[in-house]
Amino acid sequence: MPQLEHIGIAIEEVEAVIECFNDLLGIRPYKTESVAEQQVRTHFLDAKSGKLEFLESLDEDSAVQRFLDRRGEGLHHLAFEVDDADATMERLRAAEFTLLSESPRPGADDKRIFFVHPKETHGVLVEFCESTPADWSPHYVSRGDRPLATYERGDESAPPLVLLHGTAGTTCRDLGTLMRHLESQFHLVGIDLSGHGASSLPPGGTLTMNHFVEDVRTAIKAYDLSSVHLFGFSLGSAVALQCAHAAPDCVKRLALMSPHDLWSDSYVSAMKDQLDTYTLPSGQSERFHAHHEHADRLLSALQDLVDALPAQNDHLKETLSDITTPTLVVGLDEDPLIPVDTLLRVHETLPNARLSILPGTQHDLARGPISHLSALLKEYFSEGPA
Ligand code: CMX
Repeated sequence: MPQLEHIGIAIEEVEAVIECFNDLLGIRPYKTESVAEQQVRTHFLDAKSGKLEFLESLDEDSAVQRFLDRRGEGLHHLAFEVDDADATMERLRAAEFTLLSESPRPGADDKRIFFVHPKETHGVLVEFCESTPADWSPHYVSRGDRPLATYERGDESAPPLVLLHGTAGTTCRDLGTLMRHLESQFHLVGIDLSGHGASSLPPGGTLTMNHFVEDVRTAIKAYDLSSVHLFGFSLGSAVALQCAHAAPDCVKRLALMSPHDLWSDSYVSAMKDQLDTYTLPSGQSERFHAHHEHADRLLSALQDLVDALPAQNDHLKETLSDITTPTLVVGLDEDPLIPVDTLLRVHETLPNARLSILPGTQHDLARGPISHLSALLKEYFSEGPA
């Protein structure tokens, strides 16, 4: 069933409206974005149970300006999120609703949108929207002799949260949806770890955990952040742990999703099998190559990295038992790579940890229970010091 995604409100006196809603609700826009196609500037507020979208007209001929001229400021539309905007259009067209475009159009917030004419919906303009995959341009920061791709979302004055993907992942593919859910409350920085996505490999083409830890340090410095929350998925969680271990004062809170307490032989062999699938001609291999600028060199570097992981088991164990940073351990009840036993052990070993197990069957953050996870992270990272 479509979910209410936001409520659109047409506004004229931008500053006055923002102040008024701040007085009413104690919230300000977390994002402002112009949508050329709609001739509007949008200001998004997170009202927890739903978003508000203030619509400011950018052209005297725009639909929003006509609305303002006719009715003045006020409620403009209700927007419902659907998984498939094309299929929804088909369904509504078959039901003989008048749709205001032939196909979904680009809207604010990386969405494809279309409208139903208000004459047919009892005077309420209804929008349907579908989120598109994150296709963000990286912001490169200098990592010594090479560029590191980072992705920044959310308001700079919000609490900083750095996010790390897993082995062979990228920020856009793996963390894009989660970042969209979190951007209203945090200043987010996603990092394509060395060799992954749009980030270059180190000279020599080998990858170690230390490279990734240095990536995080580089990004924190480049964004001038003194102390951050850190979220890491799978391999990214091990990187996050090492960062907190090396510089505890720089990390306020940690969230480790699908973490490891032991790089077992069976884990290494499962990872290597997975990496092998990217070398064979298949849709999976094509997608891997589309996601990573240096796909072939990354694959061979990851094969070596994964082989070297078991030699770091003692270090991993020591790190886990040393960390006093408040840490949330999150896992899935049916993750084929990280069983619940592992989560329990990680939780027990960490001196200052909480545990949450969510329903899920795949070791793939992009296909995980993102709404549950984002609600959990919002709450955990907003708690005071533990
Ligand atoms: N809610 C309810 N009724 C509305 C309306 C709204 N937001 N906007 C217009 N109407 C009413 C008009 O008042 C008019 O009613 P009456 O005939 O009873 O006076 C009727 O709809 C049709 O108006 P119109 O003169 O035929 O057409 P308009 O030029 O006013 O355009 C509409 C109406 C809905 C087609 C136009 O506003 C539109 O295309 N809207 C969709 C685009 C849009 O709103 N974009 C901004 C959103 C950006 C985003 O969320 O990303």
